[in-house]
Amino acid sequence: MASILTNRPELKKVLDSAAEVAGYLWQKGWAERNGGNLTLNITEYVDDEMRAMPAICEPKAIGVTLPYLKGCYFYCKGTGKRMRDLARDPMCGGSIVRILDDCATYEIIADEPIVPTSEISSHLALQNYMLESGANYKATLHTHPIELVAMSHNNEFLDSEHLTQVLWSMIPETLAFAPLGIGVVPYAMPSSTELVEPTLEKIKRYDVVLWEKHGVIAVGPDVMEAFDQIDVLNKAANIYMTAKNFGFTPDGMTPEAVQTIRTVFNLPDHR
Ligand code: 2HA
Ligand code: ZN
Repeated sequence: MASILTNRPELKKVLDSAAEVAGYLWQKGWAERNGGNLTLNITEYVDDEMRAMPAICEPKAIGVTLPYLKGCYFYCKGTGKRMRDLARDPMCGGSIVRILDDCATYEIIADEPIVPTSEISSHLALQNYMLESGANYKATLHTHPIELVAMSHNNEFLDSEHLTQVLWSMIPETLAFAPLGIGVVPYAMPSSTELVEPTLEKIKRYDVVLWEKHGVIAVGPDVMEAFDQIDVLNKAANIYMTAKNFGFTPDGMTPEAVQTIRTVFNLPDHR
């Protein structure tokens, strides 16, 4: 069957990078079964032919109204689809959607009527925020990184500032590449619109948002950078866990050493 990607090399390149990240998520053990989802704003690649494509499903409600998304197009991983299948072929694991003029509904235009991710309201609310804030960010990525989720089972680490400081102090690169740290959102039912507002509040201040006892969601200029942010923070969590497994609580870098990284890398002060 012809795919929307046929003869659209730039769009294909972007979706190939989503497939590459999907493969990494599976290899890392962060994407069991249908776990995780991703959304890419692909509006810049949309041509007249795509704009004229008819819907292949009934309009569906987003669950929130998102004014900046009017007329935008997104690639969304499909609900129930596996990252490891998406890694082989992004159009088998997801679909292209168009946001309708009411900014509260969308329709699928290609390739198959694969219903987008159950977390679509959080993903699209973040996409709306990225457009509103003028950030040239196109990707949102949700996954289940093992060590970060494990840390969210301890009350001590539900404090965003404390968790951020602990992770920064595990390995110097964490601060360099996640200078805003990680914000924690208290547990809410996966896929519920209850997650939307607290997630938006946290992404304004932090690089990555941790959904208590569930997973993380990150944003980035592209899907690879969103992945990198999660990977860097989870590496720090893994070092914390490894030290604990050796039988000791890691000392962590001193606050002075952390501050020196901030100065040398010319990072803004943390709030
Ligand atoms: O896509 O991870 O949070 C499945 C999920 C929902
Ligand atoms: Zn999830």
